[in-house]
Amino acid sequence: MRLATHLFGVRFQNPVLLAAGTCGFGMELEDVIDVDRLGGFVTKSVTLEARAGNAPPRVAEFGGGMLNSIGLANPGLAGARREKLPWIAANVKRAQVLVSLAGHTVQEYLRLVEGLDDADGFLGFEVNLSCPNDARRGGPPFALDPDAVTEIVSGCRARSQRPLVAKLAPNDARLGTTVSRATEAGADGLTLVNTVPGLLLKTDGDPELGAGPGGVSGPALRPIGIRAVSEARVHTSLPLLGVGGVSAPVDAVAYARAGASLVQVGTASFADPRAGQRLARGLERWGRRRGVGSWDELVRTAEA
Ligand code: RRO
Repeated sequence: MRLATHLFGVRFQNPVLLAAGTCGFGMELEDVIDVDRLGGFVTKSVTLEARAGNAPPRVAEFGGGMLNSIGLANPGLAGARREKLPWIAANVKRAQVLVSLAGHTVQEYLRLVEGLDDADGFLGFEVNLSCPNDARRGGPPFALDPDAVTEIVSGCRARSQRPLVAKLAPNDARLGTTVSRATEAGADGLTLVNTVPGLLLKTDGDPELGAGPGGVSGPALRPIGIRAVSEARVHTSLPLLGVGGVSAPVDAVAYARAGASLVQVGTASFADPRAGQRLARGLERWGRRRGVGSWDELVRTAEA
């Protein structure tokens, strides 16, 4: 089965990306995997200022997956430009890289795009509108405010010609509206979904995570992500990037059937950094055994 697919004006050698927050900026996995064999990866979300992140423990496992509250630990705009992007420019030749952006205000997203757009080494931006763990910002994420979605996406659009992918939230009761707003504001693609807000408590009533609540990911997120992709497919013809509980080839195929042109591996690659490469190989085998010609044949296209 041919895995290569063309999106955003470039070739993805396979449809498997590592999700934001699970692979740093690629260089952190240098000794463990060859990131250049992946379809691509999304960096840890970059904020204007460097952030140390939340109090430990930052992750806790449970039967359905994992709860995290990393708290946006990252080197900040200047640190990413100085320490991270040059490595990507020098070392990543075939995998496509999206830089994830997270602001605390609309203006911060725009300053991030302005501050990174002329750097080398990456294809485009994944605009993270849906971090559930931003204590500094407080309140619900921007993805749940349609006017903020319009303002952020259109502001980023006006400042960059690069592909712009908006990452949306799973707990969005008006997902169709959000998808339409992001589309009308000029996004080139949508990533569905970020983690679901959750809480794990110990028997003494204390939270398992240092920060208290966090975001749920892993197998428990898969049906939520597939539903979100499926619903988004009805409201936009933009390429969709499916994320949530992707591990086995059948998971990726389910996302494709829902409408995802690319999939992102998150929690599975936290546990095993090779999960993405293994999935790409497994997908090829899965399709070959069934006589499927290409990944593209599996992807549900927009009806309209
Ligand atoms: O850093 C985090 O705690 C985090 C982020 Br930015 C996000 O978008 N999603 C998530 O589950 N954790």
